[in-house]
Amino acid sequence: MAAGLVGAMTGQAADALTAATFELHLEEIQEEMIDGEVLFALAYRDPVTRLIRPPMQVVEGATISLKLVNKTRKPRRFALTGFAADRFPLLAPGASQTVAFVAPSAGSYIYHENAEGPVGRLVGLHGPLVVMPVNGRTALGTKTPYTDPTAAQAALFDALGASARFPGEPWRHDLHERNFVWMFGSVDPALNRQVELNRAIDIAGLRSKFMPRYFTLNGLSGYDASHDLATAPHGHEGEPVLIRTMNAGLATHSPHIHGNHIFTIADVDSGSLAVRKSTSIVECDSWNVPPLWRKDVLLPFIKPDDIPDAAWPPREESFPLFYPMHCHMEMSQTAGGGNYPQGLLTHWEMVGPRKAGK
Ligand SMILES: [Cu+2]
Repeated sequence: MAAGLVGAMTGQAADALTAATFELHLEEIQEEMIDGEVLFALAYRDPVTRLIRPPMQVVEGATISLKLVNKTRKPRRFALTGFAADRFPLLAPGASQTVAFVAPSAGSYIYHENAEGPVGRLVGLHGPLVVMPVNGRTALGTKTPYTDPTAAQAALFDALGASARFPGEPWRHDLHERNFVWMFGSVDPALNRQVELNRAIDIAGLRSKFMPRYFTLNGLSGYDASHDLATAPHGHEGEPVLIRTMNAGLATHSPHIHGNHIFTIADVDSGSLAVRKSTSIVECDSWNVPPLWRKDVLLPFIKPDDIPDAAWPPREESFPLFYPMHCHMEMSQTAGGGNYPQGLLTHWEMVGPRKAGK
């Protein structure tokens, strides 16, 4: 089970799976914000690793058996983007139940909680679900993260490591360091406090009253996110990285990246929130991610465009090269009402030139 939850970002192992078993506990926790404030919060927790909001990785079409244990004081309902809101049963306080579902099409999903609309999700009951394809190969045999990749996706993945534009290696599904999840969150301590006090919440008025003071990336903010090895990609030139950006919060975000442009390879249908493979891939330096959206982007790890060819590899300013990613929704860059830049941001790092022979 633990192997299935965390550290299972290796598609080779996942390729063989037709069934997977998971266990998540819904817990009331204390969580420290970037400015030292400690808030009451909720979280899904892996009971073995003790990690909160753990990533789950499964293979498309596999039968997933998920044991849920509700350790909170309210009825809760597990939810999954792209599934009907009442697909899973309401779980009474103290109850546990195993639910089963078939892993949807390959792509990025958010698991969350919806017994009181978005309240549980905003207070911390959420996490990423990554669905890998059974095969995912292009006509040329290149591995991609999607079943029956579109012509545009195939063109990009076939070009990685096999063209002047993208020298180096193809995308590697089987290496942790080439696959990242960036889960965005927004925290309003007033809402957390209401849940802590078990007060009735005006769900209809929530959107207009929600005033986030903290913005998180994988549960971290500011320098914590910038220096988290599970969040900030590191690699050599020519080692492309897939980043699954997802938004569990209530604010629309606009991540913006320095150094390289990214390529949007999949997002979601704006109505059903089902995964949508890109049929026209756009190169961009910022991309919008509304609440519950997922956008998979490829960071190519190529020579930054603003460095002349003749100055590459760099000599005067040597490796490693650090570049930031920060959200362009400016409010999200602060914490605690003004502590800048301790909001939704991180870094990526090119540690060296192309490895010999790549
Ligand atoms: Cu910038």
